[in-house]
Amino acid sequence: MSYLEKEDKEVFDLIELEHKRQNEHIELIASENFVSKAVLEAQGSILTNKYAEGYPSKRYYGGCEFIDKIEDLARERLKKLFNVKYVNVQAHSGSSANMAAIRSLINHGDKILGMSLDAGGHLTHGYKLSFSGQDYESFTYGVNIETGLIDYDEVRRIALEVKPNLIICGASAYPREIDFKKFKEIADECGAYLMADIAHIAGLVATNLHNSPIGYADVITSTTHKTLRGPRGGIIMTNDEELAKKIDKTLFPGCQGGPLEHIIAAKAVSFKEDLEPSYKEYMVNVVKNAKALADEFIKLGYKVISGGTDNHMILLDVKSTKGVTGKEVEDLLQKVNITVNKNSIPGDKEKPMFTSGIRLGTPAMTTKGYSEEDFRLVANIINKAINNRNDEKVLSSLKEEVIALNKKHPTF
Ligand code: DSN
Repeated sequence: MSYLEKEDKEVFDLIELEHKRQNEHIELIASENFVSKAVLEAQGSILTNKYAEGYPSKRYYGGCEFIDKIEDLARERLKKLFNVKYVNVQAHSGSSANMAAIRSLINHGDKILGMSLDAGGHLTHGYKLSFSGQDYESFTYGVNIETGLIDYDEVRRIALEVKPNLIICGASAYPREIDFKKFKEIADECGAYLMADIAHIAGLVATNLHNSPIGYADVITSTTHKTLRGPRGGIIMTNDEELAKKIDKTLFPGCQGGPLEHIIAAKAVSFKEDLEPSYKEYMVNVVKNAKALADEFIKLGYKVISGGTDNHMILLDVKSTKGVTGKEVEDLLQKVNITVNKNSIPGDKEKPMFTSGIRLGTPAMTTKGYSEEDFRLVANIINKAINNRNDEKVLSSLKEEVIALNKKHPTF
């Protein structure tokens, strides 16, 4: 019997149920992944007991000699992974990384230009309900409604009109490659800083499957739990020494107190894994699988936003193809053990709680060993579920098919 089971049966049982869910569902949320046992072990370690406010060799607490070595390992590995000079691994999340990065670059009340939420941007890129839209004057660019692509001429036009102090590029729901060089040219032309939030595509950037913002963006932020397959957390990177010092001070004590050293240890473990040749192979498969998924949906007659994908995700317009909202499809697929999220599509007329689209990502199931053939089968299961959405018998047999497919690829 485990300690947890003995001490707190309620929490233990709920974790067991979630474990079963993760084993029996097909996880297609593009921002999720399954970490290794080594990452889990570091994250669940006794390092959680230690306070370590400050940075390696400059702490406000005694007893940090081993913590310092761990945080240094995480920093050195991250620098190597992205070929960057200065990093901060203490951000508790992508949002706190973005808060510290933005605060390091511009002043309260300055202007931000970021991708709008409904075009695929993130809350922290200037959304009105986030600090980024409240502490700064925020403006947005979107994508071309017909092509689903960022129109760089349009971004340039808006930037020259708005004259932002900071341009943010990067997205949560954009299936195509982002041209960081073009963003840099636009930022230079209007005298703005450039921040790249690569939370989704970090794994592709680290393995050269996507062009890198290093050398173009003043600051680069990311989460560590998506394609990087590490623990839940954030990171900040730059090549500018002065800016790096400012970022460190802005994150601690500006935005956060004590760092989560158990998470930092798990970040170090995941960065080591990401430096292995097998991680590159994994990322190549993530992209291949996303292309196969897009291709199969196109064959099945779906409108795939932008006509395909360059990365780990696809956006499907289910409203125009099948007459159902993203929310209806999200709820329906729960019944057959497939997890997706509803997502706005370019020019969406549905409210964000309903949407016309769904977002599907391949990182998690590629970690489980799913091949292109498996993903083509998944597309067909989703299509069958949508076509037979009122037939409980068909839905229940699809659920059995999903469970059987997952048995071939268990998580832990
Ligand atoms: N919420 C994340 C996502 O799902 O893309 C972004 O932080």
